[in-house]
Amino acid sequence: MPARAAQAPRRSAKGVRVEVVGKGLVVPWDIALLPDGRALVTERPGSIRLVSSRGRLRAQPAGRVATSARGEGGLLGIAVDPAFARGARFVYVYVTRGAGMQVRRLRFRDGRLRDDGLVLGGIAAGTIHDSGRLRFGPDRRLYVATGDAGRGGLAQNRGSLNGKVLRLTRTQYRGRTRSPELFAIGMRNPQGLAWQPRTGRLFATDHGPSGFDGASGDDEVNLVERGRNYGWPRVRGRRHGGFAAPVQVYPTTIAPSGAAFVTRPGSSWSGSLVVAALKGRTLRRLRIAGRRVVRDRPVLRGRFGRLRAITEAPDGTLWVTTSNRDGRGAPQPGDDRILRIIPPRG
Ligand SMILES: [Ca+2]
Repeated sequence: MPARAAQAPRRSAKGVRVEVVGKGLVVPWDIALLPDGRALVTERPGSIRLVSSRGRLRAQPAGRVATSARGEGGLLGIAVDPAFARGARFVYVYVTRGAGMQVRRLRFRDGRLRDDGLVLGGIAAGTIHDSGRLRFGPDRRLYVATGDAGRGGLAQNRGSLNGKVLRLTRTQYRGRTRSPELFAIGMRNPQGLAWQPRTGRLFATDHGPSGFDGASGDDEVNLVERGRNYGWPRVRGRRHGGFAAPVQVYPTTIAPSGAAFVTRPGSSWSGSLVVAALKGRTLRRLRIAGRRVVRDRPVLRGRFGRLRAITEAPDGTLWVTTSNRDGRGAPQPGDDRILRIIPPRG
């Protein structure tokens, strides 16, 4: 039995509770929960760490993925095959290899991960804007958020896989492909993908360009619909004439990364979209009504530094990673951390 899923977390009526699941990690970039309650966490230099279903971080990595990381690249997104519990013991990662970004498939056996081959290459890597979130949608297809690699024009070029949300069929991700669907184009550095419960709508975060002062910017949250163009680098922020406009813009740079919906009932956060912010050093909790963001509040502001990944566990807790050792933060003793966040009682 999944230990965590079997027993509901003890919620507080007063506010959010935070537990530290793991310490001393190096730029943990993404988290994927296995059906039995264990978690896999990528570290950007190339390790994959395993957290037991009792919440213990194993000292030895479950696997390593060779990477030629430069700048913001390295081992980034991770996602578990939707048929994992039925025997398809595959895990997918997004990684810098050579001059490009790749989606690779790994095989999980006896607590160890081993490379099972290339799924998708042909994506340019840069020292910036490598994006890299991988998520399976409710349609059981694999979505890959790719960055513009610092070359904005690629995002509008339909001959390039950069600056896009790509979608792969099962045949493609279980095998190998050169021609994923360009689900949406015109992205800059999207690092968060989340589907709203019931509606199945996909929301994605995107890093906007900073202003000349480095503080003002045009970070976006987008409602991502098939076939639409989100405008980068032709337009930015609220000025989106002719392109799909964001549902939320942050005029002060927060550098939004991971995103997850709170799908489980029983919390005052249920139904919210929660975004992890790097520069903003906070979570943002967004209430969405129809196609509009009707409320947007900071949570845990400044308490744990830069926040990168967020994933909802089967028990309704939110797992979040810090990113204070990525060269842009101020690491504290114990950084980087994996946090388990228990939303307040609803
Ligand atoms: Ca845009």
